Amino acid sequence: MITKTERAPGITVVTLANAAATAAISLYGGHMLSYRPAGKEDVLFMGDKVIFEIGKPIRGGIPVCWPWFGPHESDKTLPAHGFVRTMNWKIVEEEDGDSHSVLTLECSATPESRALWPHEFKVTIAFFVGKTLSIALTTENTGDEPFDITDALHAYFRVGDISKTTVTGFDGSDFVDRTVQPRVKGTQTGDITIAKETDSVYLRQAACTILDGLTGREITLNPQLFPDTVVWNPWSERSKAIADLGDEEYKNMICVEAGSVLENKITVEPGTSVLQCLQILPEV
Ligand code: TA6
Repeated sequence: MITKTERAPGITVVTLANAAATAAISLYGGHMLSYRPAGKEDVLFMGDKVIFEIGKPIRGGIPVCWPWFGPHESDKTLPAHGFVRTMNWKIVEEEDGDSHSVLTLECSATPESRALWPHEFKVTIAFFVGKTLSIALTTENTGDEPFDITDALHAYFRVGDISKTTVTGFDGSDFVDRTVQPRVKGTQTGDITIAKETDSVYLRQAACTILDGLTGREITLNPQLFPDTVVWNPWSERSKAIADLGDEEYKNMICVEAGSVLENKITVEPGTSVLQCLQILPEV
């Protein structure tokens, strides 16, 4: 079943429900809010203080960072993580199956986007919702000049206790620590554990698994053509400065983001497109 509701003025949420899973996707931001395999807890984190308001990005779920990740390279007055997370996307395909549903959304250049970034584009995101979740992000250059992007599917995962959570798959990977200036490079030894503010870019495309030590849940991520993985948790002090995140909610979330960030810019030639995918496999 596919239903549409108005979550807030101008913000439509599409709910996909089938025998295998239920998902909610906001057209504002092309943003997945919830993915709940049948009989299981939500895989994604969304806090109690989440704000649904045109002009503000939604925290939690899976924000789409595009056409730049993090602060803009040269102009810090531009919005962090680009602008498609505050654009209204339109539906281009819906498929309502018994145990599998598909929703495809797209957004393209507007006068507002051209004021921030002078390029013609079409970005398409397709959500394949069933026993597993697959997301396909396509960037198309519909203009006459090449452009460069960085991007990410900034996924927030729900965990029972961050201090009992590990992320496997990055042993031996180089990373950049973004919590300090200048940024520090390191090499991961063993699994990732979080015991302080963490904002690390792992310079490797790798399948990884989030192991929730409290609930025993395992969530595996399989990225394709996203060369980097960002692991973020604001921890206690930083959380207090984030208005739309409860002071204690950092304990129940971890961002593990499939991205193409920092030096890994993607050049998209006119008339061509780039496809990047993320598969999320929840298992208990
Ligand atoms: O992916 C990590 C990060 O870039 C952090 O530096 C942190 O700021 C986070 O994203 C959230 O960004 P936001 O703009 O959504 O508050």
